[in-house]
Amino acid sequence: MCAMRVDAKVVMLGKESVGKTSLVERYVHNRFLVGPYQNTIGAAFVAKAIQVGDKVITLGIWDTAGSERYEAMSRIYYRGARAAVVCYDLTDSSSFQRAKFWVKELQNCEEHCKIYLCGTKSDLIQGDRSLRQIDFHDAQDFAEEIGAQHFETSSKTGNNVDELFQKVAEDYNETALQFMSGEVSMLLKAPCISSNVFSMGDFALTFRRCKHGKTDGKPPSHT
Ligand SMILES: Nc1nc2c(ncn2[C@@H]2O[C@H](COP(=O)(O)OP(=O)(O)O)[C@@H](O)[C@H]2O)c(=O)[nH]1
Ligand SMILES: [Mg+2]
Repeated sequence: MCAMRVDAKVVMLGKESVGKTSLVERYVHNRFLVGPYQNTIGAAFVAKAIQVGDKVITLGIWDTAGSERYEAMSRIYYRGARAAVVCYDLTDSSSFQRAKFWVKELQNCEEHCKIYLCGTKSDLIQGDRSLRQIDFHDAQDFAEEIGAQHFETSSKTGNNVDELFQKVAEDYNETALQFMSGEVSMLLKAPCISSNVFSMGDFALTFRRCKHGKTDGKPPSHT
């Protein structure tokens, strides 16, 4: 089995259908899939290496299902995350309420997880401004209140997608430097998922380890 080193765990959160999977697809594969909506089951994992200055940082991205049915599972995925991209659909005000729910969760349970508030599907409002349901400034104010970065993206056109993940990697790099200089010592709170070695086949193993509360900090072993 081919293992890869992951530097930073990133989790995608937000209501079903806001465009989490599309954002990851655009970023990792530079494509936008059309066709009938495919609900993400449980979660999917992808990794991508990104250049930050003279360093290469690999982001391990967990794309969660988003529906309330899978809420408990989404919690497993954000444990130990260094960054959360909390998505809302710019044309759906209820998705902004749901984003606020995830922000609260993160504030309560993952205080070291940086939040990136992401308004998706900006191409739709470019075509028809009346479709916008969340005012840019309202979202910006909310982001400032919670100390988050705020982006508006389109996975269809690719607008701002690379910028979002680049910022995630840059912030991680900065925090890692502080970590190395001894300012941050307790960042990895849930090593069962944030452990450094992962491969695509590790999902089931990881889930089992979390379910049984085994957070011993060791990467999953390959047998
Ligand atoms: N126009 C437009 N549609 C999008 C965009 N992102 C996602 N969608 C559509 O929104 C629907 C849900 O997207 P998906 O990524 O599966 O959402 P998820 O449930 O949050 O993972 C799909 O029909 C996508 O084609 C976008 O940036 N622009
Ligand atoms: Mg999805």
